Amino acid sequence: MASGTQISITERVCRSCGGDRLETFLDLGKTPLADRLVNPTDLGSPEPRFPLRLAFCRDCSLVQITETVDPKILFADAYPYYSSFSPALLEHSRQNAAELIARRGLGAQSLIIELASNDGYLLKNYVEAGIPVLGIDPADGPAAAANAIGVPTRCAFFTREFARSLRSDGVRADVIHANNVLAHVADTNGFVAGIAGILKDDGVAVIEVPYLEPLIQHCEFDTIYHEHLCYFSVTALDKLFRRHGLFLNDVRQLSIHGGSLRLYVEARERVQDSVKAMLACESETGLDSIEYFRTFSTKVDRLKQGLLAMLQNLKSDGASIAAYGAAAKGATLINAAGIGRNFIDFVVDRNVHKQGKYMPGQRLPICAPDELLRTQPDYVLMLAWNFTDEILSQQQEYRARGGKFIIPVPTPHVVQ
Ligand code: DWN
Ligand code: ZN
Repeated sequence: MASGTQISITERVCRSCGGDRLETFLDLGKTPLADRLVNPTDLGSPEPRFPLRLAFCRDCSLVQITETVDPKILFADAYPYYSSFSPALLEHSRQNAAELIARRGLGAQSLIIELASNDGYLLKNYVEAGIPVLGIDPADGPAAAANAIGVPTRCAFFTREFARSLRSDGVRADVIHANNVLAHVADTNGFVAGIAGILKDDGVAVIEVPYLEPLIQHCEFDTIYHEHLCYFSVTALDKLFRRHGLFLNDVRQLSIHGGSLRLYVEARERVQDSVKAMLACESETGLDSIEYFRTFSTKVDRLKQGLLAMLQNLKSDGASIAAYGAAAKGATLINAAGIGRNFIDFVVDRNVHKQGKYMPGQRLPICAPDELLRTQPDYVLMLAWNFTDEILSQQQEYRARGGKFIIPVPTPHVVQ
């Protein structure tokens, strides 16, 4: 990483509306980049750390982190996230595509564009149905993997300018997918304006984002990291899209990733009851006011202390503990709570691109999942708790031998 170049800036105004009435309500200190795993050759070098603070915008209700780290550092080389390592996510995506193909009569004359298309995990469903696609992703590894399976993919950041170049080439989409990317982009308005620029007049943008409400209610503070710049409510999203002549017409709540929203955004206004009901509910619960967030920091501290006490007691009783999931959220959890080699011997993960590397900050070694059967630790801390069911079902043998999982969120508890 080049020294001397400015690699992060502290935002003074809201990423969405530009308002200057931001109020910080959670400070997780200076943390390393959650997705930048440490190579063995870099163990002797310090990692850059950046402030990780969460703020609420009093003008448009957007919750956001205050530090913007250069996207070229966050997402380009060696970005290790490959969507296809999760069978649950693959099935979730297959169902999404199948429903849209049927509902909108998509076919050989259609064009589906996915922003942050990763390794082709979603677009491949359209390719198999003979429907033209275009993937756009800035991470060279996943983009190359997508092209290798026949999903045409451009390795680029989707920006306002990139959208203009597509539009000038006559590219317009019937469907635009953007899953778990809207929260990641430094130029939130430019990204949305880009969507508006390449969406057909009768097209739909189908966008998935983690939902702010379960993050607060279930204390999913570990999903806060520098790659996630925004944490969305329907209230804030509605304002963001309207600013660019787009309308949030329909919304669904999903369980994936600890609670997400699937947004249906169009160039014509026809707002469904689903959106009206969520706007009313958020106003009722206070998701559009700073008071709702004032106790979150205390909730986070309580979870951290409870988890540390549990781990301390287990270690005092002579237990051995590993962890499952070299996830970005796992990096936030172990660094915010100070969970290192004092408690955890190693982390396992199915993503082969992560094995052999080390977790950011705490430098825990990452191994393949079969390390659990080889060494049979007494407990495994579930860092990828959003895939608990899937992982527990895979680890029947480890559990049959007496191994137990610790689920840290929403309150630390042990699963046999
Ligand atoms: O927004 C993002 C979310 C949606 O996904 C990205 N910024 C990065 C990523 O966040 P994460 O790293 O916390 O993602 P996951 O997908 O929750 O991490 C799960 C980890 O667990 C992955 O490294 C894959 C691994 N895994 C595994 O080893 N065995 C996952 C499953 C399902 C498994 O069976
Ligand atoms: Zn704002």
